[in-house]
Amino acid sequence: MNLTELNRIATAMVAPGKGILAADESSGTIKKRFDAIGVESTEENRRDYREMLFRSKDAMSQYISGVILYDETIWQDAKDGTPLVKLIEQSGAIPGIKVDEGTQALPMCPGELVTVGLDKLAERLKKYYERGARFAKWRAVIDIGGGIPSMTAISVNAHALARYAALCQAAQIVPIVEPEVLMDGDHDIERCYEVTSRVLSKTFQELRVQRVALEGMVLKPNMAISGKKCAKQAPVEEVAEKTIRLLKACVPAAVPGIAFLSGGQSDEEATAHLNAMHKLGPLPWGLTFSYGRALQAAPQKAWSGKAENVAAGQRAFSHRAQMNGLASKGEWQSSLEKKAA
Ligand code: 5MM
Repeated sequence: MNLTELNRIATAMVAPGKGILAADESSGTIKKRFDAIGVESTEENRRDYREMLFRSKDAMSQYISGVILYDETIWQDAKDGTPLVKLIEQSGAIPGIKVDEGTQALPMCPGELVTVGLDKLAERLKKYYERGARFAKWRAVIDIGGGIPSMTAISVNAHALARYAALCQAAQIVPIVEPEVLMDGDHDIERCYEVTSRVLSKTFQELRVQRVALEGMVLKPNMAISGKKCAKQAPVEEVAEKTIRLLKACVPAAVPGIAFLSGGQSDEEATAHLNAMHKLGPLPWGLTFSYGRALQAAPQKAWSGKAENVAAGQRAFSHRAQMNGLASKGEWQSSLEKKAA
């Protein structure tokens, strides 16, 4: 393992002004997104859509540091035969790959999930590296509800995240470690804080036990935020203050960067929260976005599966990428959104 090189890539992934495009929707998830805009989820449509994003020159070269791909996408070619991975490299961004194989019910723990995909992961990583992937992603899902999460669910998911991260580093690939505490319930921000704190503490304990080099990884956490169905929604400043307090307590400064998931926040909320956190600096790690929905909802709608809408889709993507790029430096203002509308 060349730790200097892993650290160089991890640092580039969270460079100020840039963040990560999470375009790694599995077949089931992209179908849901396409259903919402009335587009059939064929292999060709998925390719055309993602090609549109990766050919968005302004966004990709100025605001996107890396792209997380799904297995299908990493092997696909653009319409003109150029591998999609090459389009990403040519834009200056780093290609990455989602390597988990989704979730399964966790035995003895009703309503809880464990992420799977460790079998043969070492062989798969080798092939992804040869294809150009320089980082990977594995997402654990922790739900908050009556009596959950259990310590069992937190432990097994943290263990799998650390196993995955160690395998990545051995294959010279930077692991994005994503323990996502869902914001779907009616819990308040305090409960999210408490659960996320337990999840992050356990995850870093496992990473240490399994000898993962913290200098060669990126953390992709949720923010400390109110559940979507909670009657009392914490304001932007509180989300920012609690998230930074939580991360300072749980994430060692040796970690080069933290790149948030958006988790179902609106586009503008996700941007505003990241921006507000940068007002609380200096911070010990790079802090940016690794958004899926909060970067893609607007371009999906603008594109709607029509070739004549490609330019509009790219404009919508560039706008969101730019807004989040500014937020990653604390330079975003809501008036910039109004100007673009
Ligand atoms: C883009 O969505 C990713 C893939 O999800 P599935 O495996 O369920 O299809 C997801 O892992 C994503 O990278 C993160 O959760 C962040 O995405 P959001 O939309 O929460 O920013």
